[in-house]
Amino acid sequence: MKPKLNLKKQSIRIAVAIAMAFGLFSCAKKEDKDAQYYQDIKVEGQKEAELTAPPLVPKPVGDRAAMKLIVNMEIKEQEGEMADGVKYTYWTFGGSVPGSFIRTRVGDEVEFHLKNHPDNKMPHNIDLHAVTGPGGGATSSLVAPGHEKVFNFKTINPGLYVYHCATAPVGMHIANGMYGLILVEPEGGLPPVDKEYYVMQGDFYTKGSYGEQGKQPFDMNKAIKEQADYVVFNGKVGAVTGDKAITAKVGETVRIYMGNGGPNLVSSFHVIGEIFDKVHIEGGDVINKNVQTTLIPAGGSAIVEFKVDVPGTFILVDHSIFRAFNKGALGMLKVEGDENKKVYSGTTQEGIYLPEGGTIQNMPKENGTAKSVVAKTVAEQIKSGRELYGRTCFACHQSEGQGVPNAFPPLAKSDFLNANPNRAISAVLHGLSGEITVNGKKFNNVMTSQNLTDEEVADVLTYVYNSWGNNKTVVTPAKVKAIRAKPAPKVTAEH
Ligand code: HEC
Ligand SMILES: [Cu+2]
Repeated sequence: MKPKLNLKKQSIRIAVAIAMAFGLFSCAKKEDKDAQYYQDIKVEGQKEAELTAPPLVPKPVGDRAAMKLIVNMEIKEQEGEMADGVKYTYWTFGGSVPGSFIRTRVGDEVEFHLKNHPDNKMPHNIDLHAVTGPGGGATSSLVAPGHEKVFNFKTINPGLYVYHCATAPVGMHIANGMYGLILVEPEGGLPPVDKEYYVMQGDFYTKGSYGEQGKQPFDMNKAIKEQADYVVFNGKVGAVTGDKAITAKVGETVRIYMGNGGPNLVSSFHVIGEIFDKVHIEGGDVINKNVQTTLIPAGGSAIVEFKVDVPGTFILVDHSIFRAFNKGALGMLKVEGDENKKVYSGTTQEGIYLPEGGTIQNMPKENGTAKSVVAKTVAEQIKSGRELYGRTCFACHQSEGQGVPNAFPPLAKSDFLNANPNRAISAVLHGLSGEITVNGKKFNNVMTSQNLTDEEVADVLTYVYNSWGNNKTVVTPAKVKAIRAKPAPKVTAEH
């Protein structure tokens, strides 16, 4: 038996060697197509490329032939808002951060027109990682204000690529927002999906710290030390939250073209409550499946895809998590549609955990039968509420309830809080997101639901209401229970 098998193997090897010698493997098969093959593709026709601002992407290439694409990219230096009340002068490709999305297919011939608006102050250029050639185009594209430079390149490697300005000081040009994505689709295009979005992370360095109001100049020293004040998606805090969230319907497949402009930080990209069915690692050909968090290098990308199975708000974060909750690296995907209790049930049981009893007891559901829970005095409520506050709320709302400007609203002397205890109870029970105004300041952030028992919610809120100049409301567990029984309000809070 054995020698025969070996013989068989040997004859296969010989056949392969002969086939290779005759060049049978050198062309035609898809896997074997390489940069040389794409270099030789003839282009048919020409058109101006569609460019889009984030979070939108141009139409898919589908199965069109390779063609000549004219890209008209205008550089604009313009003032924008980094966060509420925080102004910043961005340098942009096409008027947005990240810059306009460029969509091509492999084998396309791109004629790139880089225009530097006459009102700009600086020279700029462009380095496209999709370009094979010196500087990725930078050496041919340095352009002064009021001028235009043109260069051509052929896309010979499919993938999702970063482009950025590479004019000295390079770090500063990138830090001011000069980056974007160029997609080179494979022959026949990427498989169709229901929703496609463009999101790009970037880190920013300002003279003032996070949230400091007014015009904020770039801070070179912080940039060199890599001490980012802001880490954001799509150029500013809240660019992809609230009514600017990206959306999908239950059952749809979502594809996010995710880039990282840096200049310094690597992103641990994660969507809370979702698992990426597929990830094109680093924007290349290799597809990983069932991924929780994907690493996106500075100057790199990934294509992530997932089907949304249940409704809700899914939070996009850099899982270097202080960046998400304290520096702005937080976005939202809002999914509408029918619940799917098989995939996610919601809370099915609410219990008090008593280790001595050795069981999880159900909270008594009927009125007045809460025998096991002895009613506390207000002073006792405040005492246990203070402890709870220190464990659960303190991290965001701060020790004296003063909050953090532009991130976490104050609980001290909060008009929002004092106006409506039911709303406060609901915020702690169900979480709160969307724009709210507290003491005349706007907040547009996410408070997650706090997963506390009725008694705990009552105690912590009673403590808050009886501290820092608030109106001394006493919140009872019965009241919390009544609010819990009602359906959770929609994500956006009324005010
Ligand atoms: C992870 C951070 C975080 C934690 C922890 C947190 N909150 Fe919040 N909270 C927020 C954010 C952010 C908002 C504003 C949400 C918005 O703008 O949509 C908010 C809003 C509120 C509001 C309404 C606005 C106001 O200032 O009156 C109340 C009340 C509140 N939180 C109470 C609490 C209590 C009580 C706890 C602890 C049990 C708590 N929060 C824990 C982040 C947090
Ligand atoms: Cu530049």
